[in-house]
Amino acid sequence: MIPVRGVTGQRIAVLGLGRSGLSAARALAAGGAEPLCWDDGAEARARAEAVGLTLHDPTGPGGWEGVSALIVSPGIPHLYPAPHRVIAAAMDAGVPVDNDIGLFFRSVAVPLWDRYDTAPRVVAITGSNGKSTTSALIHHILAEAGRPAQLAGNIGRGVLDIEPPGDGAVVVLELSSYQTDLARALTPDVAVFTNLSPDHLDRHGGMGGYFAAKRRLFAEGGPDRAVVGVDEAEGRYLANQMAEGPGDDRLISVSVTRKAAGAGWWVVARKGHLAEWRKGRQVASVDLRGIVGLPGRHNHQNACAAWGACRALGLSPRAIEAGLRSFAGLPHRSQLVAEIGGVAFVNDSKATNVDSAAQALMAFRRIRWIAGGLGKDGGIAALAPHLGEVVKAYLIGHSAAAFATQLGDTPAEICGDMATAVARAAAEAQPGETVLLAPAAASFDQYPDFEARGRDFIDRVAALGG
Ligand code: UMA
Ligand code: ADP
Repeated sequence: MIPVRGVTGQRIAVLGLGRSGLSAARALAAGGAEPLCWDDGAEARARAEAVGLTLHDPTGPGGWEGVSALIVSPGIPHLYPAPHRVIAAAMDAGVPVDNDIGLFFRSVAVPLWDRYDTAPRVVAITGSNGKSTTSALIHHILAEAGRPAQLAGNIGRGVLDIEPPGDGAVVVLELSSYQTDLARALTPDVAVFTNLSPDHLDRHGGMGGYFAAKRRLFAEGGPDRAVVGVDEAEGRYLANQMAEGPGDDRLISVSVTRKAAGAGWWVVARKGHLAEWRKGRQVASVDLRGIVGLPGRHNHQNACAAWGACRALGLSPRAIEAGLRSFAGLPHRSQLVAEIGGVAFVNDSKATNVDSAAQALMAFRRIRWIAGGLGKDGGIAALAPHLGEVVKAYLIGHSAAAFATQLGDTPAEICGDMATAVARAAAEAQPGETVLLAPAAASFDQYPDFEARGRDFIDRVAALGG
């Protein structure tokens, strides 16, 4: 755990008692503060009380007295669609609002680091898609290269839960827009931006607010090195802001659609080959096509971003290539779960938005596509150009009927639930085809989260036998 610095004797309110809030409360207590905890859920409050935390609703009479800050969990709206009542009250009372990410950045560096040969480094990864894969890949490459490394953040582990990093260690943090938007300190040594496409727009007042939240990771005085995906206009704008001129090696540009240009530092992947370019010369290249854990162009983008981050940390091309080759991939992202009678079954339950589903639809051929759930703004209209390989769609969940109307000439069947969809797709699939779960929708209508949805798919496939 990272004890929070500079809070001794302070009363600090903590809102939300899930992974992020509980870890913040523990780290605040370890730093000598008195955490005052609140959650709208009675069960979460009971769990916190059971582990000895003090419950306190700061909106009660005199509730903000002596409270020096409010620490908020990422899933709780702080501005859009409307600030949570406790956050609104903190703002009215003039109490600073922060989150565990802000506490982490102000607490991670300690005087002991002066005695280390190599100061620890923090790499932070943000973007719309590919954050978890890129973060896990960077962590894997570092670990395989023998560099001490820890992984935390939006990937499922509270950032304050890591151990204080030792000599030469690297902390790899996956950060969502919810997290970067609110943090009052955000100072990674290396910052990575994977890509940008619409997601979570309700929480950011639209696309501009969403990009602004992610950009905060690169704010002035920010990272020593920025690894930026430049395949969208927003990435190109960010890259332009980070570099003083064409040959500035503070910026590493990443692309899967463009060639390296000019004197800058680039990592690009085209037709399955990754290449690193510096000062107009190619300095390394790798054939990515046979790497089972990184299928498809979207994963080649992640490989380029991880390559750039690891180069910024001083790893050799050889060490990085070895790490890429041994990466197994993450569950629920382009995960091959079975091959039965010549039919591949792929679980991409994490394809919760249109862009990630588009990547999956481009990565496979002759697809029996299981989609649906809680659709996002615009449904799947934007997927029209990517339906060429879809033999038939099997639709589930709340948005099944709405998705069916947006599929045009693509054959579709409303299946309702996963069991029916897997059974129908498996019965109709021919050898050489892929049954792909890539829902293009959130899971919350039928499951607690995308992991539960992915596990249900895996269980239904396992039940087919083979
Ligand atoms: N709560 C309230 N009031 C509300 C809403 C929630 O009290 O109005 C309480 C809930 O009762 C619950 C707690 O807040 O007890 C949950 O907080 P949370 O939703 O922030 O979830 P955590 O368990 O703290 O997990 C968070 C991240 N969750 C979200 O951003 C929604 C996790 O990312 C992250 O791994 C974890 O912190 C550790 O850093 C998950 C996620 O879904 C994987 N992220 C989104 C995504 O990837 O799309 C952004
Ligand atoms: P995040 O943490 O940003 O949600 P993940 O690595 O968990 O990213 O992947 C989320 C979804 O997006 C999965 O469906 C995955 O197959 C897909 N995906 C992974 N990398 C990319 C990428 N670079 N571009 C677009 N989609 C991607």
